[in-house]
Amino acid sequence: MSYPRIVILTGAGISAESGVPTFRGPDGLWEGHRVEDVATPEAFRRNPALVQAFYDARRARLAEVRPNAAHLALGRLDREWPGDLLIVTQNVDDLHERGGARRLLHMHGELLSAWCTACDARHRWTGPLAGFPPCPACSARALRPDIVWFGEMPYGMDRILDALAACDLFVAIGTSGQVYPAAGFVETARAAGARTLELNLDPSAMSERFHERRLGPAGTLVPALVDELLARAPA
Ligand code: BJW
Repeated sequence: MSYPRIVILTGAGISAESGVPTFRGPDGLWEGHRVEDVATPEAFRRNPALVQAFYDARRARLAEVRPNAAHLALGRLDREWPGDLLIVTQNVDDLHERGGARRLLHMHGELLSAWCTACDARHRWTGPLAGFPPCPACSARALRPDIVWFGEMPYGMDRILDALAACDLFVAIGTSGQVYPAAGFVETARAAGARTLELNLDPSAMSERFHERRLGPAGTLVPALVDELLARAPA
């Protein structure tokens, strides 16, 4: 069967084989940090220096990691897939872009972007924010990581919901299904009549909601899936 319109949701698991820590689990990023100490607007108001330092360290680490076989396979799918495709990532790293993906939406923001809360401008940002540098547009010292924290609205929801409502195939890769609204996308896609497929190292909190589950590392499963899809691509 061919699926002309595809939506792919990715989570931290797709970047794990590149050496980017996932969030949850024993070696997760938040081991040693309580999520409410770093990933909420209240935490930023309470202790901006701590939050800036946490994100500065992760931004600096991006220079040391490379896209893995799963990112590269999705980049190939993006180049070669003749139908509709939207890759929605919850990840804030830039490994999908470096893997060649272009039909991509960062629903939880990006480490390489800074957002000025004074003038609302966004700037590509590769250095630290801990020293509270001035905004290049308005000079206010009001830059924060351009990241969607708990309680904030994820980016691109209209575009995502439109794509889910129209898709024939929904694939979730390397996400634990513990954070909404992303965890609910499988239901939206199923309601639209799409086939749903989960790829994960281990069963996730939402595994039972998919038509099909494949267990294993993303670096192996995603290239195999892309081969399968491209072999049956619509004319
Ligand atoms: C591998 C692998 C390998 C490992 N190969 N797989 C009560 C009920 C329901 C909802 C709520 C509630 N109370 C509050 C809410 C809403 C809240 C929420 O969901 N809270 C939950 C904790 C319950 N959500 C929000 O606040 C969101 N906003 C919102 O809802 O706005 C209102 C709204 C209304 C209507 C419509 C739309 C919106 C905002 C959520 C923002 C999330 N932000 C974070 C932090 C970003 C900053 C940062 O990066 O520091 O985003 S949270 C964190 O979790 C991060 C991730 O993107 C997100 C998801 O994590 P992910 O990717 O799933 O990672 P892990 O670590 O959990 O899982 C990794 C998976 O990979 C595992 O399954 C492994 O098995 C697998 N794996 N190696 C394949 N090699």
